[in-house]
Amino acid sequence: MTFDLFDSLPQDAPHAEPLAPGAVVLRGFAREHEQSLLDAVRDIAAQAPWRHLITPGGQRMSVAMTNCGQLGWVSDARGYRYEPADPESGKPWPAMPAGFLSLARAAAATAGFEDFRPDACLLNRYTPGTRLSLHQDRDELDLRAPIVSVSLGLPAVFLFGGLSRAERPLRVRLAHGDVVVWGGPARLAFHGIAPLADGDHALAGRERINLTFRKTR
Ligand code: MD3
Ligand code: FE
Repeated sequence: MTFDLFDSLPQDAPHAEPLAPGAVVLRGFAREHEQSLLDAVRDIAAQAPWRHLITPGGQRMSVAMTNCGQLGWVSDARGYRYEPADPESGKPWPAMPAGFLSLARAAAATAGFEDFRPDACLLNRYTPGTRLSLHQDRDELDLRAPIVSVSLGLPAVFLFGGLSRAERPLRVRLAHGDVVVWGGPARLAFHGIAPLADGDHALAGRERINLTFRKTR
């Protein structure tokens, strides 16, 4: 199904939507930078190719990942951790583009987190059917810093749970250009992405790209 009724409607002006204590959706915040962001993603993936990591339990992740910045998130039989070099090449991860950093800092400041200094950016790539099961992000040392996420390409249903896996998650649509800042009490919430619906995005094709900016140390 490639026809989206909403594609033909005028887009809303960027605006903030509170989601939960500590979590705010900045609708359309990244839209004006869409092309330069996607160009930079392509550039990063040319240096550190997309790969499907293996969980410590031996499962291949359906999301393809890569990283930029001083540190990158990796998973293998030894566990989850941040590494300064790409294990596939032994080379440092590509530098964080200046435009990535300024966008992440501006989004964090808009949500009340002044002087956010991310040292890692994890890039996730979804194709139709790809999902990310409920998890917490707790491999970062400084949990006072927020995580900033940027959605590009096909829309997704984000699952936003509570502090226990048992709580039934809220379903929130995240679309191209949406930025979310997760801090404070939301920082350790369980979250995931429902299986991506098929579609065709004007700039990204049959993909969704998510960037997450993190302060890991
Ligand atoms: C809420 N990525 O990379 S971004 C991840 O769309 C991850 O690719 C999803 O979960 C994606 O770890 C969701 C939104 C997100 C990111 C981190 C969070 C929400 C979060 C950390 C804490 C709470
Ligand atoms: Fe996460």
